[in-house]
Amino acid sequence: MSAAQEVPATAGSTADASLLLSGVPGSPYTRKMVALLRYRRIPYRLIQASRGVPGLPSAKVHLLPTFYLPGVDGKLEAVTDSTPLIRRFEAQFAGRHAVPIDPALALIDALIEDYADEWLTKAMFHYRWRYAEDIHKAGLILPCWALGPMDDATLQTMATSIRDRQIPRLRFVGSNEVTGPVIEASYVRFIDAFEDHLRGHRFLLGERPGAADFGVYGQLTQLAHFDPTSMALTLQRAPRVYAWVGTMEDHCGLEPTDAQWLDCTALPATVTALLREIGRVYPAAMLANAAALQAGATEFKTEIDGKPWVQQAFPYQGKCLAWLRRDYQALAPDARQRFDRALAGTGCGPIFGMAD
Ligand SMILES: N[C@@H](CCC(=O)N[C@@H](CS)C(=O)NCC(=O)O)C(=O)O
Repeated sequence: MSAAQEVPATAGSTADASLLLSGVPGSPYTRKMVALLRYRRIPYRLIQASRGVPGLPSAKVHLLPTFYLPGVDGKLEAVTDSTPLIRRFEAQFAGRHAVPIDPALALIDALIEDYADEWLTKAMFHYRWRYAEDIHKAGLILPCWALGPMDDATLQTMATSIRDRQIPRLRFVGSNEVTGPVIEASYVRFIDAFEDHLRGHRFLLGERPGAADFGVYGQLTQLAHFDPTSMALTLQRAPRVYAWVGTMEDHCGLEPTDAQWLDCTALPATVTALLREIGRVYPAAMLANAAALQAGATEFKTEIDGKPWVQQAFPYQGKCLAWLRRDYQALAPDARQRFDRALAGTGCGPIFGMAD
């Protein structure tokens, strides 16, 4: 029996005002959103299911997590995509905001969140489906999380089927013999830079978490705490990063203040180092993807960190780039100046149409 079938018929009741969502522990974006809801003290009901919930609407593209939110007519609609959902909840629920007050810092936060969602996830998928020990573990555990009780023979069948489905999908994220070492080297540099930052700071952009923290946390729930190869690497090189992931799960007891955000005009060197790491790999992928989409190509080829890179083009990542650029264009002149200065020399500029 699937976990979804065990959901009570009242699951979609709109009488209960708590937010309804479905997802599973092996989905980084589910973990991102559950941690955000906890931190923001937004009441929620998580249905642990991976293939839709009987009686509830389905999204056009089935993704985890899926939120079931009242539409204009009051009927529940299936809504996906964590980044715009975080902004929707910022407008809907007061206090304990995850988007920094200074629009310049908010855009840095959005950039790091986007890097986590769209680039770090390559490392997540790569480590999970590249190495024997990781494939073995994910094959056994993901079906248990998604489907609930089953006998040994069924579990073995499900493990084989998920491995057979996911391993060929590695090429979708761009992981292959040529790009694998680029992905791994970038993960190592990221955790080294984040470890360095965590020597003096509690969160990415201050003493309170932003959307970027939740994005990074989501991917690290898997990379640092689940998949054996990347977990061992993280433990060995970055104990603070490993520990941080444990703390991010539930920050409902934190009492954030406005003064806890970093000052965008005086970012610590460790934030600039993280931005430099992002600038080293991420703009090349985003810009080549956007160019391919514009040309109607299904694949893009570029160079990332001095090595060739080939992968399928993703319309969603084209949208992410457009959102970042829209938010940059919307900055008032003083905020834009603060933002430009913070980004100078990091290599992230081309994402926003700047020379560097
Ligand atoms: N942009 C989405 C990405 C969500 C996503 O890719 N979820 C994965 C699981 S972590 C998924 O549902 N993949 C399709 C599948 O597993 O069938 C978000 O931010 O929520």
